Amino acid sequence: MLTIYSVPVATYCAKLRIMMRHKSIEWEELPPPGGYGSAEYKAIVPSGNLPAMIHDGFMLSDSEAIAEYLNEAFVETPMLPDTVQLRAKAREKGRFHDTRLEPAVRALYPQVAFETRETGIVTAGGAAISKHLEALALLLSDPVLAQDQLWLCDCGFAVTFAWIKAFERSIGLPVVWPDAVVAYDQRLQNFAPVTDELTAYTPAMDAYLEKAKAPQ
Ligand SMILES: N[C@@H](CCC(=O)N[C@@H](CS)C(=O)NCC(=O)O)C(=O)O
Repeated sequence: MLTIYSVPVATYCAKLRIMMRHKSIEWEELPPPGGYGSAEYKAIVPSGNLPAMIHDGFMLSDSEAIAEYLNEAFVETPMLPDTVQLRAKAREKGRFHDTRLEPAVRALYPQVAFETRETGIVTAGGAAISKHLEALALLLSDPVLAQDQLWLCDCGFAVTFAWIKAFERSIGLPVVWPDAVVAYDQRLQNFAPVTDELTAYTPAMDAYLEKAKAPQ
């Protein structure tokens, strides 16, 4: 039995669901007992964050650690390349998402609420995200990973691109999308696990973004 602790809007849980869909892994999803960060949840998952997994009694947190574990535990449809150097390149790309691009997007969550939004912070956030997208375009210009496959490192980008686009629409985030990144986003949309997850995830994003609207 594979249990994933998650809440509907959690970005890294959506990232993990893309890989589980791609590998046809079955899972059950539960909210963290007591809420994430609670003492009750920390008794199970010491870091207190999401996602976390329990697989046949084995607990693990951090989406990337979980994804790599599941990739080895469920061998069908491998999502890491088969040489040591290509695996390292895939991890480099995944870390770029988890430690650079996504945190710059996450920094804007406090700017979603219409009443307390500060235009200057949104503008600066857009510049920071654009800078990371420019770096990603450079990373993509050396396509060492086969482009007809979905890799572990792709899953987070699909979700984060959806958030950036949602912020452009809902809070007027100014972002410059390099052509190579637009093409990468479009390529990811060719994978059904990506589009299926984004379709399932959109209502949670929309619910979160309700507070971005100006009062009527
Ligand atoms: N690098 C971590 C980031 C996870 C993360 O930021 N999770 C959010 C929800 S999407 C969370 O748990 N936030 C609350 C907290 O960190 O206490 C991962 O990949 O799992």
